Amino acid sequence: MKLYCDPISTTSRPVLLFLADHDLAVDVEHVCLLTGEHRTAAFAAINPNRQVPLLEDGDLRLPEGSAILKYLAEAAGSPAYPTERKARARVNAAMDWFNTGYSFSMNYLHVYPQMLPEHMWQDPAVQAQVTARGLAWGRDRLDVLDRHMLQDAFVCGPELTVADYLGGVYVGLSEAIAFDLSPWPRVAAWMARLRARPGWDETHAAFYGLLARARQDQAAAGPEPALA
Ligand SMILES: N[C@@H](CCC(=O)N[C@@H](CS)C(=O)NCC(=O)O)C(=O)O
Repeated sequence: MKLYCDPISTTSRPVLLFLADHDLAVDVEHVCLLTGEHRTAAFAAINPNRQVPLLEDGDLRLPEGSAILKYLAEAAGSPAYPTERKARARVNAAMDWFNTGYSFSMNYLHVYPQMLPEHMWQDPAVQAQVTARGLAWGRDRLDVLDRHMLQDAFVCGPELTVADYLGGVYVGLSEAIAFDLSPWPRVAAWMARLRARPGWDETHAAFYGLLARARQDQAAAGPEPALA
């Protein structure tokens, strides 16, 4: 199998984190988002979405980080994707929720518009409105995560599942704007648990390096922050 990805990408890191914990024969090919390698004709022929991650397994070309995690967990026979019908349904629901509930609100409407030029809104009033809405919706989602989903050590119970690989990296993106998770103590404790895992630092090294460089640039440029 071959995984096309970039560790600076928040949709790639859950897959890399999963691979760090599992002994699977997967070649990891770096598609550099910063140099625009994902927009080349060569990569578009592999993934017409021109996005990472993408997994190749023989004649299968699989986009979507969530689907890739499930596929790899099946391939590894990993307990992180339980086979019991209801347990699996809970994991699937949590992953959909992280994608279309949490990440849509907090990451796409609040974090990315403060972080990535292509997600920023030209009109400052629109930028302010969108990011405020993302924050309000994101806080609601964090309330649900804290008060309802995290009843145990992990989002679907006492054991780590692929929903934690996905959700932990998605919630961890808020580090880019130095977002304070302390009002959600169960979320903060869950994140600390995930950050303490052996693969976390290695998987996040490129992302943290990017944040550090952006903060240096911001400090050198003066008071108009690109990153908090
Ligand atoms: N729905 C896809 C989204 C993938 C995605 O947005 N990838 C980003 C990196 S985080 C990307 O490749 N962006 C490059 C671009 O869209 O130009 C998934 O969950 O895997």
